[in-house]
Amino acid sequence: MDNYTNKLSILYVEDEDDVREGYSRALERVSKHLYTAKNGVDGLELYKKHKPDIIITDIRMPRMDGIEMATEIKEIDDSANIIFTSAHSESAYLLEAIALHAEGYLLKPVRKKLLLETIQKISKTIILEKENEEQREILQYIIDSKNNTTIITNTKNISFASKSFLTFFGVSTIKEFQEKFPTLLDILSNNDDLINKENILKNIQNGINFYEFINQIDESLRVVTLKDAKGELKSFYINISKIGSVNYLINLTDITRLTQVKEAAENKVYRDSLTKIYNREKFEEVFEYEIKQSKRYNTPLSMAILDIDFFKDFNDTYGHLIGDEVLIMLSKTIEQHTRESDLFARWGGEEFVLLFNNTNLEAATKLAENFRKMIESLQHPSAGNITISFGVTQYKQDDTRQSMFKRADDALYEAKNSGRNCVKSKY
Ligand code: GH3
Ligand code: MG
Ligand code: MG
Repeated sequence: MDNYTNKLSILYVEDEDDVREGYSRALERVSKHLYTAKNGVDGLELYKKHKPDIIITDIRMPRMDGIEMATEIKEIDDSANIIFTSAHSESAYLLEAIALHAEGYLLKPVRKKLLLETIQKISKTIILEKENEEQREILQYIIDSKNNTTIITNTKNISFASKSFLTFFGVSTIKEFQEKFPTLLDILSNNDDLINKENILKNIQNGINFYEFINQIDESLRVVTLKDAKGELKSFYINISKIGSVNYLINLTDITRLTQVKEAAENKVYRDSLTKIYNREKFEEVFEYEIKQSKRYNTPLSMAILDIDFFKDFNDTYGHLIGDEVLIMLSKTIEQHTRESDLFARWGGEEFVLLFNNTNLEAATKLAENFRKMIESLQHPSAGNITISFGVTQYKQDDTRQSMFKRADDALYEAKNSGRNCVKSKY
């Protein structure tokens, strides 16, 4: 016999002494350890104590028969490997053995050669399964020992998932995960990411698979936002590699903290410290970009400068701190009412700028007028209201940032000269 057999332990249950003794010697030679018993009760006892890999049992025995014993063993371990030996070819026994998913049914007198061959076959299966299981365990260990969140998938099903991956989504098994998210794409929650459901599906339609899609994206943009079990959004860097012909290893690195730090750094550069709205630097950058877009696509672009009226007097009357509070109130109000596509920024002091994307002078003037009214009716608890004046203009061919800004500033000057608290536009 080859080395598949003597790695496993065997339990042999047989009530006839000479039969048991006769086969025991042969079985001892092919097993790691042989346990023998004379009846089902003793056999079950030995099974519970030693958990042998293979059970060979007679059917007709005193105290507890082989079928009864096997039924109890199967209740303990559904995958237990059982071979029946019986002098009875009655179909009732056979059917019971089949129902128990027995590994074999050998008629007595059993030829030794056949018994050993059967054991060898079962042993081979058991050992290969054990090795497989060990490999899975090793792989799971490697996956879990990394701090990263990892899965192996053929893009339809997941074959491996690290504990951290399952925990993140509040599930404990892959099965549970797949019930919650029928397709892997369902975990993607942010359409602002380049890697979003819609983009991936579009690419798949064009014959570009998930793997190719991710890898063609610039590394700095391989970011996905995922919602954890508590509903919190986390950012992950996604890395994907191919294993074999159908499987992919997807690795997710939590960069939430990094993203927050980056955002904080950006805020420092692009946000005004008093009002927290965008500052002049941000405005200049966006202004430059929007002028280019307007030139290229021939879409209207307008801007407005707004300046608080007599703010020096206001500060002198109520003090600088109240002045600051009013600047914050004004900023919050206008920011809240600024369209997503527009930009509102503090230019400096008590002067602010607005950029109206895809908007002509007439529409921009109306928007400015709305803001003027809004601020006029805004009441500071102790100092009452302030008013603002607006200068508005629209982008003209060959305008530079400077020439456009100058025209808006001229319009503002006009507004100040026509009694303030009004909007003037210039083209
Ligand atoms: P006008 O209607 O012509 O604009 O008059 P004005 O007084 O608003 O204009 P001026 O340019 O003479 O004065 C601007 C004032 O804005 C001076 C300053 O006290 C005030 N100011 C600028 N920045 C701040 C700030 O950050 N906080 C406070 N509280 N006041 C500021
Ligand atoms: Mg001013
Ligand atoms: Mg002013």
